[in-house]
Amino acid sequence: MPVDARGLVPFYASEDDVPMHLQKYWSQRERFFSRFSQGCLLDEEGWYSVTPERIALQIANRCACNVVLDAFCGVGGNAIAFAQTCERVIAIDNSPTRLALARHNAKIYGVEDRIEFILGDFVDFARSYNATTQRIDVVYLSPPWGGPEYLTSSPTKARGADCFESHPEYSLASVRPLSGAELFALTRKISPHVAYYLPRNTCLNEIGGLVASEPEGSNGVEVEEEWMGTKLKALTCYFGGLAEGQEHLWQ
Ligand code: MGP
Ligand code: SAH
Repeated sequence: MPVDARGLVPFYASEDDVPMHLQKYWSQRERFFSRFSQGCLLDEEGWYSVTPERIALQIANRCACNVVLDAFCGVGGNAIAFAQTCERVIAIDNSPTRLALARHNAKIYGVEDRIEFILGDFVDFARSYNATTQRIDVVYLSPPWGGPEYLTSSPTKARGADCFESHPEYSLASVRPLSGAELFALTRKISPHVAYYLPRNTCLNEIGGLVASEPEGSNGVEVEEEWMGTKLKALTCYFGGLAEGQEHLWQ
């Protein structure tokens, strides 16, 4: 029985209502959800981790398939976009609040019926996944990065001085609920076709290392920079048949 999400979090209609630490996110509200003014709802983690709509649509276009699994659906930024390019979306989150917010937001976009919302732990789901009973074509990973401090808190070296933004490199070890490498390995048991949304300061060698031991011809990764205006927001890493030059892996 779906929950009425309107009682779960406030809808901020004006800046005066928004707590100070969320104001930088609220000012981007129409970029997160172009239908924000129709009543889209986010909680604190939703505000700082939702994928902006234009980026979500770009990813969804690249991931167009029959069944996509959004393993960490949050407040629905990606799931809503996938519902516009894929036949069916399975959306998992282990937060009952965010899952209810995702369903609420999907309703505003008229795509609620195309998404199967599952309250649960993706790690459990992946470990018990059986391809003979349920076929999943593409898995999308947008896990927690360790909070909004991800840019400064990762325990690795600073990027070269030639980089216009000098943040420490983000290590996949900081990904939750498993390290980024463990999460990837588990996910590949579901499908070789994976899109992985990661911080813009992620160590590129670690991304390449995810597939380094795989056979030639299937070990490519394509890293897409997600820009909004003059700002780099994140990286999306495409594996399997989603990476340019590896389309043959769909067969
Ligand atoms: P940001 O750098 O925290 O925000 O996140 P912004 O507005 O670019 O602020 P600035 O201070 O860097 O200028 C950039 C984007 O990364 C967000 O829009 C989200 O899409 C995404 N994002 C941020 N976090 C902390 C997470 C996270 O923990 N998980 C996921 N999946 N995405 C996140
Ligand atoms: N792409 C989403 C944002 C994802 S943020 C959007 O656009 O809205 C990461 C989400 O992972 C959070 O909502 C968090 O509740 C969820 N999460 C954390 N651990 C999880 C787990 N073990 N299984 C499933 N979801 C989890």
